[in-house]
Amino acid sequence: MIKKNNLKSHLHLYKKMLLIRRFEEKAGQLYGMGKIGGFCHLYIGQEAVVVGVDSVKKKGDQVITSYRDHGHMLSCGMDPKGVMAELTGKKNGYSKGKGGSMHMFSKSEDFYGGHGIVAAQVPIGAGLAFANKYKKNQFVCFTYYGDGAANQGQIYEAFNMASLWKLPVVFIIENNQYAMGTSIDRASSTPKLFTRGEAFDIPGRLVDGMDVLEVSKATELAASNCRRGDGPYILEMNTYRYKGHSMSDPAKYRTREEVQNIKDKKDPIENFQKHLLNEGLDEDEFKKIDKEIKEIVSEAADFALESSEPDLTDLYKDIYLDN
Ligand SMILES: Cc1ncc(C[n+]2csc(CCOP(=O)(O)OP(=O)(O)O)c2C)c(N)n1
Ligand SMILES: [Mg+2]
Repeated sequence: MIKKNNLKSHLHLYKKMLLIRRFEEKAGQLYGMGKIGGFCHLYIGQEAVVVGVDSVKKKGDQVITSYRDHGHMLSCGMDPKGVMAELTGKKNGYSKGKGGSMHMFSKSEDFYGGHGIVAAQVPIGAGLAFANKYKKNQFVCFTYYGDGAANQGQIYEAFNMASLWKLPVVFIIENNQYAMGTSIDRASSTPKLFTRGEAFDIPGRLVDGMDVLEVSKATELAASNCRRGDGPYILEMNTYRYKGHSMSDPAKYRTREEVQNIKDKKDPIENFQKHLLNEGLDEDEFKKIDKEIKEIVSEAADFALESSEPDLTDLYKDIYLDN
């Protein structure tokens, strides 16, 4: 039997992962119906990463990531209605319908985007960590990027400064094995992305990114390193994306069997459910949770579809800062 408070926190993790999965499935459907335009990159398969990291996140810690960002927003507490409304380009969305899937922000939840340029968020993450150090607060900036982004030069400039100034930043590499249609072994001189900080004296760890508790444990270690003033840390999360890179992906670069094999053996939600069942949790509890989550997602979709589009007169509003 799991201890009572452990059970509560584990169920919380399970619910968050399920919310992301169901939300993304709904986003995929709405995209197919032509209700979402532009780019849309789904996070299905990778849920344990962001939920595990956020289990360590304290109020005030920042999060910044790439365009594969819906899971990060939901996990950090942004309202599914506002996220879905933004995906559908509606004025009730987080960026008033003008940002779309890749460009949402929430100052109140310390979420700094949502960035479409591969790796561009990484120096910004180091900058947020610099601000924490400058202000002498104890906050950490969780800066996410992909295995493809890991080969971009600006990351190493950020590493140098982060290590030199001992900035409180955890670099989280979501290694989902592919950068668009290019597998990591075709693009990277070494598969060990967590060792990429060695030249800068930044410690790194490889983590099973399909296991929410492992992610949480590793993040705890990395974040305490930052809060102690010992500087940055790299966590390479070994994970997998089930869907295509974006909504237009011919998927010719991998076999169906490869994807099915991961789904069967490594699914972060199913495996965590099995773990909780083994620990004595009631099966009915899961049915209840599933229903509850489906309702939240369907309300978010209804809200988005019923909201109106931004007014044409607002086209240039909130684009430049008025002095
Ligand atoms: C500077 C830059 N180069 C190329 C692109 C086009 N592009 C968008 S996503 C992507 C692949 C990135 O893969 P990865 O970092 O592994 O992230 P994932 O999509 O797997 O989450 C590329 C090349 C871009 N957006 N920005
Ligand atoms: Mg990738």
